[in-house]
Amino acid sequence: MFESRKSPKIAAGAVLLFAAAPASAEDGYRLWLRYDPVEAAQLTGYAARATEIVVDAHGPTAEAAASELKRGLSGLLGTTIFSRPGVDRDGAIVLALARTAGLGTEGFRIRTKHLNGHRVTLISANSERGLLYGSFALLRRIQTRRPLDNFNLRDRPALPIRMLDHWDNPDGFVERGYAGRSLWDWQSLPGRIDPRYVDYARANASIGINGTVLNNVNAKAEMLTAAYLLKVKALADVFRPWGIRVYLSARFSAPIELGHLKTADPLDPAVRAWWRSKTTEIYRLIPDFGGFLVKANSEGQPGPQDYHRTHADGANMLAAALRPYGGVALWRAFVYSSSGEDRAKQAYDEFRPLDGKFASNVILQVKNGPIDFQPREPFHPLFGAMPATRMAMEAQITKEYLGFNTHLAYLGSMWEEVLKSRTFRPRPASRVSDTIGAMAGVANTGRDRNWSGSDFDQANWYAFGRLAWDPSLKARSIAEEWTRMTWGNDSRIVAAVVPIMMTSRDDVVNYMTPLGLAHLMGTGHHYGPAPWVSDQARPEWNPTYYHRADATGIGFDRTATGSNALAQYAPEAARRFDDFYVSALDYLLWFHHVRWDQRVHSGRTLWDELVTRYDWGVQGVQAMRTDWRSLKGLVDDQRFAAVSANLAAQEREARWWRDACLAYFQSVSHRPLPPGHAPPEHPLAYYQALRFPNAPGQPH
Ligand code: BDP
Repeated sequence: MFESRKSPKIAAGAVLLFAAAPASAEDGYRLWLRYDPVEAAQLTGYAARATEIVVDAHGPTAEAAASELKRGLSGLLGTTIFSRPGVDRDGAIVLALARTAGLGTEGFRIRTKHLNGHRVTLISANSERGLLYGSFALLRRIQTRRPLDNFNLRDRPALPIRMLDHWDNPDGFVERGYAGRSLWDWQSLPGRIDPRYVDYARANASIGINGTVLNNVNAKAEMLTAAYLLKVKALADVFRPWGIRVYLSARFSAPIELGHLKTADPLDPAVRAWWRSKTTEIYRLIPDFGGFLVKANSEGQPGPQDYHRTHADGANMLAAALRPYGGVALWRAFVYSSSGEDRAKQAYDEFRPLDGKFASNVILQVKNGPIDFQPREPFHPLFGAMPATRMAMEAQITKEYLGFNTHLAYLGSMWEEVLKSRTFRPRPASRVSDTIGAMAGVANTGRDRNWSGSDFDQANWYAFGRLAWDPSLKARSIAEEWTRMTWGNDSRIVAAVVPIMMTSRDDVVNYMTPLGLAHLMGTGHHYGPAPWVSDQARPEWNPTYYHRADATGIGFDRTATGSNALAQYAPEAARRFDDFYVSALDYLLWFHHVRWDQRVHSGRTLWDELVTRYDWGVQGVQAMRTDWRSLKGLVDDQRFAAVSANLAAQEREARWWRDACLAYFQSVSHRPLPPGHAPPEHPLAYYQALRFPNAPGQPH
């Protein structure tokens, strides 16, 4: 477990041991922090000769930084690393607090420098946290074989809040979790501290995550009881040295459930007093508690509207309780009702009028797109539309709608696409990344040995953290970094793995929901295709609501002739989406209802284009399998086999998606498949009869 080898001698022995070790040796537990020895020929630069670290800072976070450097360097360089009070030889790694303009409280600088007549690598920062992030950055540099001589690196996070949201329940179940039960063993906390909590914190710190919401947004009030707060405190104490603050999802009606009040009305003095005293109780235990996350009046959760109050009234009440302690209230904008209004419009309609009404320590947490974490959505129209409100972008790392933990889908490309989308407001040059101050990722972690349910799902955790640190990073360079750290630096590995990752998300879009389609997944569990479902009580619970396929065409008209959701975007952005020939047709059916026989950009009819895209999706997975096979012998057998098995399942499921969707759409369009495209393997009724009552992650 993250152990590094102490000396070259031991390293050689360890390799032998690993070779004969039981099957758990390459189980993915070490994530991207493997710290395996660097090939001698690739060691250049003074830092590569490091045998000592000198820490000119005191405190638990500086200690964490030093311990990670020791662990990492001794593994990578195969030497024993000593801590020393002063520099006495070349190659030392020096951690020093030094007031430096422009680095803020989390930034760092790393450079090679002469100190006491010796050539050293100096990591400097204004804070211990900066030293921690700088230490991980240096290790990453070695792990990815970047030059270590004469470099001068300055970096600081673009967003102050970079957090994971766990949808974990007190009973250990993880909603939409595909990596086993919750990491938090509430039963044994606070008494027993699983060493895994530290490894979780290290992994997060290595990518700059600085906050974690421990429990599900569909929150149970019991998380706020004194007994649970002691457990939360125990975790907060473990995470603190690693720069991570703990937050809790708060159930809005907790004053009734726990405080036995008659109401949870946010303007009621007794309710306000209850939240104040609960907040004080929390800060007494956890002085750096981050704040509350709230899902209110959404999917059956209680909220201020139960008392005819607004979301701002609710959020501001919690913000007032948190303000004396520096905490924030993260208020989710994920709301929709059965009102009959286009679901894609509802959050904007609800929240936009509240701009300017939220307290300054409220952050509105908005999903990346206007519906719900679909394989592809246009950006949420609230980004840039509420200039007087602090905003967070919420992304889903766990792949509820992108194939659970079996399908290989690298989400870095999806988030890059959203973050760089031009909102054209509040300024003409604005992009989504300019309109947010925080990013929250719904975690994909669980108690599986590999943490995320599959080896490649680790990349999504990694990419989320890196993008939250710097939203201008390119998904491709993140994929390369991760590949080098996770699979190896061999150029053949990098050349095969990175392209697999970069095309993977588009493959999923193509075999699930091409051309701007959305929410065709099986209702409830969201496993597999079910575009035919139309019998759910609320209109927007039915896939047919989203695709609107009929004998003449398919797609949701969100232009002025339809729901006019387009009008929620700045005119320049709306014009782009409105353009029938939207680039690469990515959003076509999101915004338009299009005739089956209409010719689209490619020159094909829409029907032929749809069939073609479904086939591309399946072919893409086949290509991934072929490329992956080329890595046999280049990556370890254990992980090679695990990925191979997943890819085989993905190919089967991609075909299933393609066949089921085409069988259904054909039953509506009554059109023949274009030449060269195989008919679905089974009749439509076969797919419609499939049932998955035990699909994982379903709320219960
Ligand atoms: C949906 C999930 C549901 C979550 C909800 C949310 O299916 O389990 O509770 O999002 O974000 O996508 O609140």
